[in-house]
Amino acid sequence: MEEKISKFIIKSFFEKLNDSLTVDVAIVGAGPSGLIAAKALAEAGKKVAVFESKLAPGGGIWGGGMLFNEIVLQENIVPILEEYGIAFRKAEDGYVTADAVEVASALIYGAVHAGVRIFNTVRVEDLMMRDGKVCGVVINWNPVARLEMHVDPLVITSKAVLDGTGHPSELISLASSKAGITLDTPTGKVMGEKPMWMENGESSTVMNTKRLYPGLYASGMAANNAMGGFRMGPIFGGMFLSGKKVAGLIMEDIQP
Ligand code: 48F
Repeated sequence: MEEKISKFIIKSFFEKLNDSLTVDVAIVGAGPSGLIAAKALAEAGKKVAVFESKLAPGGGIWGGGMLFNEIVLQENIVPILEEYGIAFRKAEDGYVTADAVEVASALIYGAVHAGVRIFNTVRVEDLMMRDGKVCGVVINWNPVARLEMHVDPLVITSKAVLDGTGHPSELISLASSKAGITLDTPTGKVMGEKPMWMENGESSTVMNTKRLYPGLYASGMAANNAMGGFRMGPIFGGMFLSGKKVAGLIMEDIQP
C-alpha cells in the first residue's frame, strides 16, 4: 500500500513536470498579478506554468494589511471579483473590501481550474536567452537555493516569461545586471520602486505593466520596481488590472 501511494505521487508529478518543460508562457511568482495573468492566458488556450518559490501560492494577498486579513479594491474591480465568485463588502468612496484568504484561494483555484500548472517551492534562478530574446527560465527547488546546496538546475523553455516576483522584480533585475541588456525603461535599467503613494501607485502599476525586453514582461510590483512606480500597500485593484493587461500584451505578441 505505502509503495503504491508513493508511486502514484511520483508518476502524477512527473507527468505534470514533463508536460511543462516547454510552455507558451512561464510565469514567475504566484502573486495576484501573476495568478490573474495565468488564468486569462490559459483561458485563451495558452499553455502556462507558474513557478512559485514559497510553499503557498498567493504572494502578498494572504496577510491583508499588517496581518489584518482584509484587502481593499476599487469598485471597478467588482466584475473581476464576480468572475471569480469572490464575496465583497461595500466600503466608502468607491472602494470595496474582501477577505484576503478568500481572494488568495480563489485566484489560485481560478488559475489551476483554467488549466495552469502551478509548481510551488520552485525558485526561478536565471533566464535563458537566445538571439536577443528571453526564451525560458532556469529552475531549482527553493530549499536547495536557501540551503545554498551546490545542485545544478533544470530549464523550462517558453515563448514568453512574465516577471511577477513583486517588489524585487528579480528577473528583470537579473536580466539587466547579469545579461547586461537594455530594458525598455527611461534609463534602460531598473528604476527602483518609489515610496508609498497609494493613488499614484495604483495607476502607475497598470501603466508600468509592459514588455521590457523581447520575450520578457513585468506585472504588479515587479513592473513598478522596473519602471520606478510608487508603492501602494494593501489595495489590490492595480494588481488585478496589471495581470489582465499583461495577459493581453503577451497574447498579442505570441499569437501563432
Ligand atoms: O509580491 P506578490 O504578491 O506579487 P504582485 O502580483 O502583488 C503585489 C501585492 O501582493 C502587494 C502589493 C499590493 O498593493 O503591493 O505586495 O506584484 O507575489 C510575488 C510572488 O513571487 C514569488 C514570491 O514568493 C511571491 O509569492 N517569487 C519571488 N521571487 C521568485 C518567486 C523567484 N525567483 N522564483 C519563484 N517565485
